[in-house]
Order: sequence, then C-alpha cells, then structure tokens
Amino acid sequence: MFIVFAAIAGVISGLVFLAVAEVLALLVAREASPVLAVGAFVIDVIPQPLKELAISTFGEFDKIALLLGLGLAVVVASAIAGVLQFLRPPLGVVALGIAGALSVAAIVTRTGVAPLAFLPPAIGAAAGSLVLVLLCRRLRAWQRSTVAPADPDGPDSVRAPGIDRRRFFALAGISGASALIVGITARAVSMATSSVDAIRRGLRLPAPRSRVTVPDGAELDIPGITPLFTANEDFYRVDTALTVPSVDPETWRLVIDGMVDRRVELSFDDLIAMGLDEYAITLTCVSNVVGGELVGNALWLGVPVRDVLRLAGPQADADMVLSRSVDGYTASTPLAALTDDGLDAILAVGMNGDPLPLEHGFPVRMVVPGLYGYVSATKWLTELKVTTFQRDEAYWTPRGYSAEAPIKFSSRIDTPKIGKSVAAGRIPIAGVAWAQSVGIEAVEVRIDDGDWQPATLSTPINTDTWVQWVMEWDATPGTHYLSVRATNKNGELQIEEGAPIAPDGSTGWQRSLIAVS
Ligand SMILES: Nc1nc2c(c(=O)[nH]1)N[C@H]1C(S)=C(S)[C@@H](COP(=O)(O)O)O[C@H]1N2
Ligand SMILES: [Mo]
Repeated sequence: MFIVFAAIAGVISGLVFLAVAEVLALLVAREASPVLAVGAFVIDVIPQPLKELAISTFGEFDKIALLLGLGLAVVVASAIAGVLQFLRPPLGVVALGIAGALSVAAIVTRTGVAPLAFLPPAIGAAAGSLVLVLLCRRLRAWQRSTVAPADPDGPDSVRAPGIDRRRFFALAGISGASALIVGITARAVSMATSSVDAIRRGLRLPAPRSRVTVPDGAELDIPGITPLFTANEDFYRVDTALTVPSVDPETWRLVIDGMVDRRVELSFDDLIAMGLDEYAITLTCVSNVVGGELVGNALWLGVPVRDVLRLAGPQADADMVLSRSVDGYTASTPLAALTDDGLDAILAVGMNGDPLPLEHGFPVRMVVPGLYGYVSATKWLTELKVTTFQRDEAYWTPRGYSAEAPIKFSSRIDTPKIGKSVAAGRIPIAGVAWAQSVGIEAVEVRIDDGDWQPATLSTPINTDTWVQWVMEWDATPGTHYLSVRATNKNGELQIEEGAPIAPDGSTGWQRSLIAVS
C-alpha cells in the first residue's frame, strides 16, 4: 500500500516541477516551458510514418493528442520516480534531475532562446526533488509508526500512527493542489497574454496599390459547395509548431543572404514600403489526399519575392532558396520559381483583408503558386538563403518528402456529401478543382459506370486559384458512385492512378458512394 502512496508522491513532485517551471517560464522566457520544449523536440524526432499516423488519426487535433500523450508519460515516469525514491533513495531525485537535464537540453538546443531559458526547468526540477524528499520522509515515518514498537514503553509509542499519516496527506494535498492551480494558471496566463496578438489586432496595413478583380460568375450559388474564398478561421492549418510563434513586427527582420552579391536585411516597414499588391492564390498541402480538405483559397496582400531577392542580387550558380522560419522550420524552393516574372511568388503580410493570422505566419510568410506548402509557404519567415539543392536541405527532405514538389492538379466533390442521404430528384453535384499556375480547362463527372459528362465551371479569377464546378443530376433511388476528374489548360488529364501523399503528393480520381432515397 505504501508503494501506491510513493507513486502518488512521485506524481505530485512531477506536478510541482512543471508548475514551478511554468511560472518561471512566464517570468524569464516563454519558450522555456519544459512541456512545450519537450513536445517540440518529440515532433522533430518522431519517425515520419508515426507522424502520418498521428495526423490521420487525430487530424488537426494531433498536437492535443501529443500533449495528452506527453502528460501520460509524465504521470507514469514521475510515479516510478516516487517509488524509486521511497525504496532506494536518492534514485527518485536522480530521476527528476535527469528529467530536468533533458528539458534543459530540449530548450537550449532550439534556436533563438533567451539566455536564462535554462532556469525554469532547472529550478523546477530542484523544487520537485525537494517535495519528493519531504513526502517520502513523511511516508516512511507513517510506515514506521504502523509497525508495532518492540518496546511498548519506548519513545515511539507516545506517537499515534494517525499523526504521521495526516502529516503525509497534508503535505501531499497542499503541494499537489497548489501545483495544479499555479501550473494551470501560469499556462493560461501565458497563452492569454501573448502580446503579439494585441499588436496584430492594432496593426493597420496600407491599402493595396492594386486589387484582384473577381469576375462575374466567379462564385456559384450552390448549397454545400466550398466558398470561392476560404475564411481565415476555416483555412486549414499545417505546421510543426506546437505553440504558435510570437513574432513582433517591430523587431522582425528578414535577412537575404547566402549566394548573393550583398546581404540585405529588411524591417517590416521596409518590406511594406516596397508597395503591397493583392493576389488570389490557392494553397495546397502535400498531405492532402484525393477529396481531402487541406486546400484553401485566399486573397493575399504582399510583395513579390523577386523584388526582394533583386535587392540582394542572387548569384548565377544558385538554384534554390532555403526559406527559414523563426522556429527553425525550412523549405526549399527553386530559385527560378521565385524570380520568374510570370509567376506571383510573394511575401504575404495580409490574408483576406486582415494582417496574417498568428497561426498562418504573422507577420510575414511566403506564398508561391503551384508549389505545395511544405516547399514554399514558410510561415513566420525570417531568412531567405540563396543556395543550391546540392548544398542545403529543407526540414522535410530527410523525412521522406521530395526536395521539389509542384502541386499535382486535382478536383474534389463537395456536394452531395459522402454518407449523407439525399432525396431523389434533380440535384447539383458540385465542387472545386485546382491547377495552380496552369489553370483548369475542364471538369467531368461520372455517375456509376456511365459516360464522363462535362461540368459547368465558374469563371476563374486567374490560373492560380481554384474554380468551382457543377453538374445537374436526376438522382434516382439507390446507391451511386460519383466520380470527378479535371483537365488542365495544358490539356493534361488528372492522373487516374492512385498515389500516396509521400514523397510528393497524392494522385487519383475521387469516387464517392452516396445514398439516394
Ligand atoms: N514555419 C513553418 N511554415 C510552414 C510549415 C511549418 O511547419 N512551419 N508548414 C508548411 C506546410 S506543410 C503547409 S501546407 C503550409 C500551410 O499553411 P497554412 O497553415 O497557413 O494553411 O505552411 C507551410 N509553412
Ligand atoms: Mo503541407
């Protein structure tokens, strides 16, 4: 039975460790929270198949799942530390010390951490150890007092066992409860007072010099179809960041270096002084499966990357730009895709009329039409290193994804929804199709094993955005397979053969089963 209490003592000291570290992190360096630092480390070292499994199982909740998993690991490990300290002191304290050292390592090995960032986990581990030592001492006293003293008149007999038990529970209760309250409050305060959020809300971007003209007929009026522009709240989010990086535009700098004639450093004001224009570009994730949701269309406000690169003067033998985020994430984009006059690769500061949302890369991100996000759309951008594919490698390259990845054009059925029963009669089959930088020429729909029939397309805004499509159908009762395929403006038909998302994007025709009653 005392073993169970030793395990509980261990868990309580683990909580004290984390709570003290959270409070200190709030004071000295926000990124020095052991939970977040270890979580970020785990994200980077997790093998790729496991990461894909996590994303496919938990979807956008993958980070919450990771935090819950880490929480469970902390509980188990600290329970073991408690038992060790009770049976074989000071092994439990040694275990907490190791946990502290690992958190310090996870924190200080990240780029751009404050000099005092080692303090929260170090002092947290010390506080946790102290509580563990005290709890185990009281637990042993309680254990001793339950063993009947050999000499009934000896000094021990004057003390009833109840006192030591109560002393243990008092300390356990007080330290456990205060650790929970203090730890959760500190984390909540840290999240709520991210001052960059307030700065973003107060930021007024200059009006664009030019606006996108949205032609008549660009948006079809069909219930259930994806809107032409994806609202910022609904825009898919994919990144390796466990917490959204906080970047103050006042201190933000973009460095353009590497194989350039001169190193250039731009402030946020320098960048927007270059003049902002509006661009409509559809972004797609390489992890989007056929029929998937990891694609969105927005109006971006930004500056062409080519104008910014020109300031630095890329050298002739360079063929790649390695863009880097403040959190260390990198993407490799062909230099030609960024300097091509006919392609609107931009550094974006605005999204659908607002400054970039924090999750979408505030204050500055890249957006390149026609390339998957992981090789082009670096959020929280801080550096453009002009280099070669030979010399440098981006985040995903050693993790099973291609160094270069043009978007494979695709089409999706939005309505009728799979699995939702529809009433027989005339209904629209509708969805979206995208072929960024080339454009969609045609979309065809097939009912069961019938002929491919042409769908009607919305008027495209440009070749970089998706189009909507619709086909009226006289739905007859029963189950039916609906299929869709697109042809791009180069006359190429969407690839029929299925391919997985790795290493460079999925292919295949969507075929979904619906029930008509
Ligand atoms: N800093 C950073 N930028 C990043 C990523 C990332 O993990 N970190 N992921 C990329 C990927 S894989 C995609 S698909 C797009 C997604 O952008 P969104 O989250 O704004 O939709 O961002 C890209 N930019
Ligand atoms: Mo992605």
